[in-house]
Amino acid sequence: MTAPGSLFGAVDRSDERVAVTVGDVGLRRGELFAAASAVADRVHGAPVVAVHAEATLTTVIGVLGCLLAGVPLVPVPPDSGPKERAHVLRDSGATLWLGAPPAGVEDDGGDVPAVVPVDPAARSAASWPVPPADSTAMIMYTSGTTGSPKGALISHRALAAGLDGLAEAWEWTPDDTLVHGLPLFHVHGLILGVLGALRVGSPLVHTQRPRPAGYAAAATEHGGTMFFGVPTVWSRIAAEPDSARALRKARLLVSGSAALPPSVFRDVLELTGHAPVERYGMTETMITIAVRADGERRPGWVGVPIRGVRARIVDDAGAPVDPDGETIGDLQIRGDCTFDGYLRRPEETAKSWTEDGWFRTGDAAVVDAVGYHRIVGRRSSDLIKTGGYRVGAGEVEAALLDHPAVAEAAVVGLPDPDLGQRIVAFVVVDSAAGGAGEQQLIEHVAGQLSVHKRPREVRLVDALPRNAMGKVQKALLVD
Ligand code: MCA
Ligand code: AMP
Repeated sequence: MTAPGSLFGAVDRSDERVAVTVGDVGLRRGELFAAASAVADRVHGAPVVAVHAEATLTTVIGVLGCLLAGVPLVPVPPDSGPKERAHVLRDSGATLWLGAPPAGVEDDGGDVPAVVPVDPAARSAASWPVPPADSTAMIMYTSGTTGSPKGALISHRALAAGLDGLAEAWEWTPDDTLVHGLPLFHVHGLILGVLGALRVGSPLVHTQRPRPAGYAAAATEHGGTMFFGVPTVWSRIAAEPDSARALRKARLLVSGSAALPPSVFRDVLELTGHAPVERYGMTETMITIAVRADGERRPGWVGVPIRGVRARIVDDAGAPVDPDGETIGDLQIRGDCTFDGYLRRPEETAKSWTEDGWFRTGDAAVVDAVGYHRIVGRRSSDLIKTGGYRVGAGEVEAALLDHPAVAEAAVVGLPDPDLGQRIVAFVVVDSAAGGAGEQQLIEHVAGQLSVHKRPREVRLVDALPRNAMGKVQKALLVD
């Protein structure tokens, strides 16, 4: 029988429960690890493996196979456009592609590594040495304010530390059943939502999409005890009272990836009887601050650092701000769960840490006398959070500028009741170059980048507001 890597402990073959269900398909723990070992047999020795990260059981098996084999994996969003996918594959140096070939790849000039199919029915009894704790487990691509997404290097040690801290904070045990339907190419859905369940040993029910009816059905049919969602998901659940009421028997409803509006917090509490637990994190750090299962639940507050994490909030001179719950400063983090830097970006990596070794989150926050944190917002308006997805304005602007008729483009996040922020692009078109309509420009972006990176709205303007230095004044656009 497979000897799983240290992330997952021993496999109890007498455990008859289905360990992971995605949609209608499930596998017991022993079967899952044997299928993953069959993947490990195929990928062992590869420098980096790309995983087609659709919300299926094969993705879970593929990811697990790479982790067992000690091969760094890069999850690729299934809807990523050709430009984005080509960047991720080139930058990561992936030599294999696990899972179905990406849609439309034939049209991309074949810029995809050798495809290795994942067979959920395959079984292998091979065992693998536990990967070194400091070795890279995953390369997670994430947007910066400018340029193409950067690959955050996440070690086996970071995964273990981050997941153990959360399990302790949330009293997460094998008696829980975790339910969510979040994408499997981010920290939230993949690391917390899949690897967390596997490390703790609690069954996972993945609903493929995070729709209210799916969460309600998983509560009733699978006895879900813990539910994960981004604020948009909780707001949509609160808007469907029957689905929300189905969660009354849950133990913990968890919200994260963006700020949960207090009105949604209150609606969820009223309908489900549970005040949501909020937690804060980043791709680069995993989840670092969380409301504990036995902690106070205050709308708008994300709780205290998890075990093994230290947080500080500093002013412009680098001095800690008063813990008065009001003074805003820069949130900095240190702990074993932080990443090891951005792949091939030594300068950006160096800039991310202070001289004394704290990671600069780029978030503004306050802390109160009992150590509770509130996230006030991002320091840069060029990082947009839409539906819980982080989108760099610069990447969308570059995609727009790639259109022959676009002379200038500025992308901002405007407040949105459903998505938190929605992507809006202000564009100056050059009619001499043929011009372009709003919808045409949205589709132009959609042809290159993932669905959630498309502007929801394009506004054609005569000129962009600029300051004396020529820099676009985005604050004026937001106003
Ligand atoms: C989407 N659609 C669009 C556009 N965007 N159509 C035209 N123009 C656009 N700009 C399409 C979608 O493909 C979909 O079509 C339909 O419109 C509805 O879209 P939407 O309202 O966005 O709903 P959705 O697709 O169901 O997405 C909402 C969502 C999603 C489910 C909340 O945003 C989501 O899954 N968010 C989770 C993000 C996440 O996991 N972040 C974690 C990052 P169709 O129905 O045909 O497909 S990790 C992190 O942040 C840290 C570590 C942390 O703290 O967790
Ligand atoms: P990502 O890299 O996609 O993981 O996005 C990380 C960013 O999401 C953080 O820097 C925050 O700006 C935001 N974020 C995550 N969780 C929360 C939360 N609970 N409240 C407010 N913002 C959050």
